[in-house]
Amino acid sequence: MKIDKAEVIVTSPGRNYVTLRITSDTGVTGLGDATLNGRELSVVSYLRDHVCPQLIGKDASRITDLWEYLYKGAYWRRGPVTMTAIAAVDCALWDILGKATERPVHELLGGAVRDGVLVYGHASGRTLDDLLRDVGHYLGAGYRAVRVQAAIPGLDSTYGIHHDGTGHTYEPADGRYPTENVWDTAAYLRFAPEMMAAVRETYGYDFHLLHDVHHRLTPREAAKLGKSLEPFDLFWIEDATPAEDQRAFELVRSHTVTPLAVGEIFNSIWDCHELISRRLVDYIRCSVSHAGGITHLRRIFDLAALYGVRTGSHGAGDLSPVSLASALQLDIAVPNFGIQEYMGHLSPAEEVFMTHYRFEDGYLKPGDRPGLGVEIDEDAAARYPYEPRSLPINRLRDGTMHDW
Ligand code: CS2
Ligand code: MG
Repeated sequence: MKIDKAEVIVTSPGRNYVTLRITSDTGVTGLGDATLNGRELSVVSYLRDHVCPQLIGKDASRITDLWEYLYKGAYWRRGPVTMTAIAAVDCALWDILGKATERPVHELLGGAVRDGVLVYGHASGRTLDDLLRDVGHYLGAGYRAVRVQAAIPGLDSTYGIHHDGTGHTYEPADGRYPTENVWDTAAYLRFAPEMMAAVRETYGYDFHLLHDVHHRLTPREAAKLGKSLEPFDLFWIEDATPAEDQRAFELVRSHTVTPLAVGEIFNSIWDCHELISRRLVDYIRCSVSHAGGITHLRRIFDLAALYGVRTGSHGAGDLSPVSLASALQLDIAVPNFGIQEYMGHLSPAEEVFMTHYRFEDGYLKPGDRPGLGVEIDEDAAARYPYEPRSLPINRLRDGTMHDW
């Protein structure tokens, strides 16, 4: 089964998504998500100009060899653009193999080891009352795990707060410059325990509570946050410090037992092998579409399993339904699974991507369709052309650029 075609589809149904579609000479198609939020077109070029031409004529079922061919063959290893492109090829090839053998991908990975994938939803609010209402909405809908974020009193805007009640925090397509937010660490550190106390006082402890710090603290500040949140029994705090400094976690770890999660900006096992093998984190959160696809993410998860670190894949709405479908195939098949982020997708993404996973009682079920279980409607995709958007930036009150 040889690769006959490799095409890149760019579309913006609610937000921008880049999809790679590979077709075999036997007429089987496979999809891979190649979306890199805010830098989408760089991956489009990497694929169209460099990768797609090299795929033609290759054996579609030699997935690991093609992964190595693209990773080692480029000479320039790793990095988000390269690894997102490789991930898209990898997922598309798993999709083809699944369809060609009439098996869902998780069966090719060894089969399901659980009945459903525990997911967490995103609650947020401009005020504590709004946040509490939103948490109630998720618990009412059957979620067993909820991430909470609220606007920090005294700041004009805080990242991660819904704009419109959809659960999504995307940037409006209003020009080439990113939105600028102002950040104040002291105000945040005072507010975070108050927010968690309000959530636990209102809804109790019988659900998992998560929180994302978006890389904004120093190790000492992160340690202080972790300690101050211990009474509220969090499932994790995510991205407490800038993620590239793996040693930073030593200090955080030695001062708090609040579980730590990191990984959404990592793109290879080399970004996290120290964190994992030294047990400095509890959850590794790389995404299937930014960390080299199912083949590479499985290596990361296997390494994590050796050290008792569990998985918590990134699943924000800026990763397409193809990414979520791919993540679920892996989540259901790895023994050390922890949790999966689930934001869902903005309307009209459902016109473009036909998915078969379903939410039931706090869990996502990947379904048993052959392959990844997701298809794309190219005509629908063409109705939603690409719109340039940027992620926001963060400055301190005096104008200094701050960590994201
Ligand atoms: C966030 C993301 O979901 C998360 O955990 O950190 O929304 C992140 O900001 C985006 O995926 C960036 O593209
Ligand atoms: Mg995050």
